[in-house]
This record gives sequence, C-alpha cells and structure tokens, in this order.
Amino acid sequence: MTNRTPFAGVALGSGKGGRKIKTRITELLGIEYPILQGGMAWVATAELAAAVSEAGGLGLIAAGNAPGDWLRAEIKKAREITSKPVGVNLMLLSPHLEEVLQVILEEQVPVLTTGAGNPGKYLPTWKEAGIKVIPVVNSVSLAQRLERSGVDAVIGEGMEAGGHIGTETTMVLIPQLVDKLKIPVIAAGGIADGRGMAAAMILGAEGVQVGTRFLCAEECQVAPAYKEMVLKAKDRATVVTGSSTGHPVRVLKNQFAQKFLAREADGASPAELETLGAGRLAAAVRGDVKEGSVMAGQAAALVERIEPAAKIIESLISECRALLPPRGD
Ligand code: TUI
Repeated sequence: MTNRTPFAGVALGSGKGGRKIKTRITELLGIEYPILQGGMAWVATAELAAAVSEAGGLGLIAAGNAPGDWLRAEIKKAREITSKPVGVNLMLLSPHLEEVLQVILEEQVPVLTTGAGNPGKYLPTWKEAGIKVIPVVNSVSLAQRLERSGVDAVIGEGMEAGGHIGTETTMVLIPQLVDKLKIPVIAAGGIADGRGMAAAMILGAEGVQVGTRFLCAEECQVAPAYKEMVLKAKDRATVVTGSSTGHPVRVLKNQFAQKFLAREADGASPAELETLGAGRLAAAVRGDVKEGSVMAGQAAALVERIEPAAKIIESLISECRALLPPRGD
C-alpha cells in the first residue's frame, strides 16, 4: 500500500478553471485535457493526430515501420490542420528508425512517445534537442531505468491494450509505477471511456492514453471494415498472437489470427511466424479484416460508435469529471 494521498496530482477546474483537469501532464505538454492518443502504427495518421490535438488532447502520428519521407509529409499535413502541438510515436523496431529520427529533429517535433523497446540510447540526443520524451513501458524496472536517464513521464501500458503488449494488467501496473517513480505516469490499456479514465486517475495516473476508441474516430483513416469489427467486438473478441516469438500482439479474432495460433500451437519457428505475419496490419488497415492482423485492445468491447475525435474527448472528460470525488482541499 502507498502512503501517498490518492489522486494527489489531479486538480479539477471549477468556475474559472472550467472543465479542465489539470495535472503535471497537461502542464508538461501544454494541453487542455490529460488525454494522449495511442501511437497506432498505420492507423494514427495526420488527420487523426491533428483532430485529437485540436480538441485539447495530444495527438501523435505513428511512425510505425514507415520511411522518413512519409513521416515528414504527415507532420506537414497535421500542421496544416492544427496549430496545436502534435507528437510522433516511434516504433523502436522500425527498419527506418535512423532516418525517421533525422526527420524528427529537422521538423522540431515537440513530443515523442516510444513503443516496442528501450529508447535509452537515444535520450541524450532528444533531450539536447529539447524534445519531451514519454516512453511506453510495461514493467516497473524499465520505467525506473528510464526515469534515471531523464525521461519526462512514462506511459504504463497494461496487457489489455491492442498491438504489442507486455504481461501485467493496467490495474496492477499503474499503482506500482506511481509508487516507485517521481515523474508522472500516464495509464494505457483498457481505457475507452470516462469510467476507465477516472479509475486510472484514482490509481494515481496523471493522464491516460487511449488507442482503440480513437480508432473509431471519424477522422481515423482506416478502412470502414476495420472500424466495424471494433464496433461489433464483445468480451473475449481479442486473442494474443505471437507469444511464442517474444512479440505478443493483441488482435481481434479472425481467420488470420486462428491460422497463426494454430501454427504456433504446432510449434512453427519464429522465422516462419514472422513471414506469416508480415504486412498483415497494413492489410487490415486497407480493409482485409479476414486475412489481416486487426490490432485492437480488449476495450474494443466498450466502443459503440463512430464519432469525431472531439466528441470522444468531450465524453471522456465529462464522464471522468462526474466520477472523480471532490478534492476536499
Ligand atoms: O508498441 C506498442 N504497441 C505496438 S507496436 C506495434 S508494431 C509491431 N508489430 C509486431 C511486432 C512488434 C511490433 C504494434 N503495437 N505498445 C507499446 C509497448 N511497448 N508495448 C510493449 C512495449 C515495450 C516492450 C519492450 C516497451 C519496452 C520494451 O523494452 C524491452 C527492453 O529492451 O527492455
């Protein structure tokens, strides 16, 4: 048990503060609401990221496996849609990482989140450039190492999340991170509405990262069939593929996932499985939801409609505010 005051880092605006929820994350990033959009490879393009930032959260363009030129064009596109800050999410396994990093420096991207690895060796360069760095972690030990290396905050991602995941749940990971770190913690994995957001804040998080619900934002450019599959998802709609390869990935169950799991159960080699999985996320984003890898979190079961990103943020904030207890101070 912690002896910290629960919910200590959250100030609810009232009167002049309006509907604001002020934390170290809103201050760090200069945003209105402590909501970050998940860095979903192939899914989080300029249109979605700009819409989230414009609505008062922090939108991020996911660099995924894309080359530097693609990222530069997306950054420019986002800047035409909004004058608010838009970040970039780096997938650290990307084959184009070096050129993507060059673009980030040249374009003076203000905030980076990272996934699928340890960004430690890049931190000195990023800090030198004045970039705010918020890595996704799924363990306490990595978070502690990164805090010592000077990151600004961490995103603790539970295994309820979509895509590449760790083993711990959000409910258990977040309070441990909050107890062990001095920097602010953002909660991710399983958060799709104001109830989840309020729960995360009560666990001590000072912000949330939301992926799956933004996948169903109007501004998100994935094929309608992908969004439909998220909307139809109920409990137990996701499975975790790739556990045997060291890269477990949560996806919506479909023909491809079943085939992949069957090959894994038969003892297929990591090399065979890698070939089987190659290009499948891009295929799903283009609309092949039978043979593609339809990455989504367990919270897909909580997503009920396609609506503008601004509407999603508005309902998260109003539901969350109604649930958070009065501060009493
Ligand atoms: O990165 C994600 N989610 C992703 S990345 C992705 S693309 C991909 N596709 C197939 C295989 C691998 C990647 C799809 N979804 N979320 C954040 C996240 N980061 N989850 C897990 C991690 C992570 C894993 C290991 C963070 C750090 C880490 O460090 C290992 C080390 O070196 O200590």
